[in-house]
Amino acid sequence: MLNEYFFKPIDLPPLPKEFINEALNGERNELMVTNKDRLINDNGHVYKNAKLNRWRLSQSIADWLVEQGINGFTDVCIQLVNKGKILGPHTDGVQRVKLFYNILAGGDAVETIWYQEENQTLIREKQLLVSNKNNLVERYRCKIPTLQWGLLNVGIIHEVRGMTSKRESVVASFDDYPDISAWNIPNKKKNI
Ligand SMILES: O=C(O)CCC(=O)C(=O)O
Ligand SMILES: [Fe+2]
Repeated sequence: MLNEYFFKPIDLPPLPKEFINEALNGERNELMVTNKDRLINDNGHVYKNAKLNRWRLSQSIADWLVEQGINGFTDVCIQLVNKGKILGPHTDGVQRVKLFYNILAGGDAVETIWYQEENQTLIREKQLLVSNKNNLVERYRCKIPTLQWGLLNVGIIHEVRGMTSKRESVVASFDDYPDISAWNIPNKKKNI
């Protein structure tokens, strides 16, 4: 089905160095989202969820993305996941898709895993927090590459595991599934 991808690489140029520097070292003033503390039960093993925060970046990064042919996103942020090995299974509160540029992976073995709940569709309602993994069936997992662009389907239940240090990514948010075929990116034919 059209929107039932998990991670889809997008062939855009690397994010210019000055933007990487701004994302990692700039001031983090405008906080866009932070997750609440919660416990996850993973087949009897209970753990505390990692922390996820996102702060808005400057308009110049958004402008740069538009110059690359991307449109329809609501904001561009630096996203930090830390204080825990696992970000438990959820769908995102607002987004359906994130255009993702991972800068710091958070360790060598970090994987993002997508699940389908038994007797449910793959794409789910927004803001779903799954606290017990008993009814989840794994559908896909990958190590999201660093310093490469890709679309992350956050409308499907997903989890991040194996973090040993902070994970930082530049993300452009889409509240609805974008019509990728309308993006005017030079190498679109290859990857879409
Ligand atoms: O860092 C990741 O791989 C995904 C984190 C996440 O849940 C998200 O960005 O919605
Ligand atoms: Fe998420």
